[in-house]
Amino acid sequence: MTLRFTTAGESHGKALVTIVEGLPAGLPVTAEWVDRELARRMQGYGRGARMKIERDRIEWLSGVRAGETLGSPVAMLIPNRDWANWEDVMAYENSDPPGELRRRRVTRPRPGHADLAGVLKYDRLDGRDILERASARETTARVAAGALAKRLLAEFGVEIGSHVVSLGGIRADTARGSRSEPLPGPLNEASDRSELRVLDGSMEAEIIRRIDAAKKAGDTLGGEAEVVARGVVVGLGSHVSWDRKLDGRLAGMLMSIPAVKGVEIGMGFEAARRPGSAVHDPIEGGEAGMLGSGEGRGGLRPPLAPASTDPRGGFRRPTNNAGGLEGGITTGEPVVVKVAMKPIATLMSPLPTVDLRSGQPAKAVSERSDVTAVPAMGVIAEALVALVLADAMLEKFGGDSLPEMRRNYDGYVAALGSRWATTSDVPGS
Ligand code: EPS
Repeated sequence: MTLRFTTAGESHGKALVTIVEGLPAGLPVTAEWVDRELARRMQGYGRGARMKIERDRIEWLSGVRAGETLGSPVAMLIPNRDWANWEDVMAYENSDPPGELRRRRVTRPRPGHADLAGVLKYDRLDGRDILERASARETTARVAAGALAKRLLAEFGVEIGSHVVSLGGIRADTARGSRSEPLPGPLNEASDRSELRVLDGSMEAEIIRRIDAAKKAGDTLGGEAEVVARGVVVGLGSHVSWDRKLDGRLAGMLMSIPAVKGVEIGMGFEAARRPGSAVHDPIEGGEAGMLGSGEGRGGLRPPLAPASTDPRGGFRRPTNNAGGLEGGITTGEPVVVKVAMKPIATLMSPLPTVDLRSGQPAKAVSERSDVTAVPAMGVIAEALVALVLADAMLEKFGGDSLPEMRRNYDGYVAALGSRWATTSDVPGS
């Protein structure tokens, strides 16, 4: 990975920390830009009491000076306001006598959460030692990292947005109809207007009723969100080795979001049910799209037409069932991924489990939680898509500074635009 990031912090610990390494120097950044993304993650109908306590904001710790990155690791701190209520339970050091502080012990693991597998693997007696880190609270730190990746991508005209396509089994993109219908742009301007982050406002009332009913029943709901990245240059990722394929890198990253159980790229699973003629996206453009009149042909002569600034290299597709990826490489069409989240594992009407102290059947613990966090999951998925794309951009264009990266990018795009001028007289062509 060229762009590396790591996070630390427990859900009810003092703070979350993010370290992002590999950003070029000279990227303009503000806390306000990052905080805006953190605020978006906290929204959404169906979230629990915790989001009323927190005001997620970053504090710069390193890597930034006078509003620009320095090229050194960027560290950000996000204090947990709830820490004030958990200081004794989450105390760093042991009490005297030992064990005094082990209140709110979790011994009835929740089916679907990391509780049971975690205590067995890490040889813990208290499920809290696991759940504090397994909590989706950690995604706050990832969204902060993703905000910087988004900032870098914005310099190259990439816009990343998302919307919720289903929640609690109710589809919310029915008005959009076929996938080829264009999405509004910028996407988040439209989806963030809805507290469910859906584009089809006519479905909101029904989904809200479903969430309210689940809450009343002590149940939880999952759903799907779609992330769209527009303006991504052709040629990120690679077909040559499994770990360089960008679709694999995106899917792996997105599957790491807590509660995510599925990722589709473009048409996804539906493509498996159709013949090739109804799946693959025809290719249009080419020479005409690049140089207009065909001027500039002539072997290795420089092109007569101005260098192209089209990140698609002059080609386009009337459909985008591939979701902007062919052979693990971006095509220049929007990168489109859909992410499926299972219902949150903390049920207020708990499921059967086994008490780890007695070995007897019991009801699972019911910690405070959300009824659904699908709208937030879309925001988290945006951040992770941004991190993968920014990593791939840095890999291809490198650069210790933003101007250097830009020169490399512009040179590549210009070369794409002059391809016909330099390749048309190649023997055998
Ligand atoms: C979350 C904070 C958590 C949960 C949720 C996500 O806060 P608390 O545990 O204090 O209520 O609301 O975490 C989970 C769904 C989970 O399973 O752990 C957040 O900041 O997103």
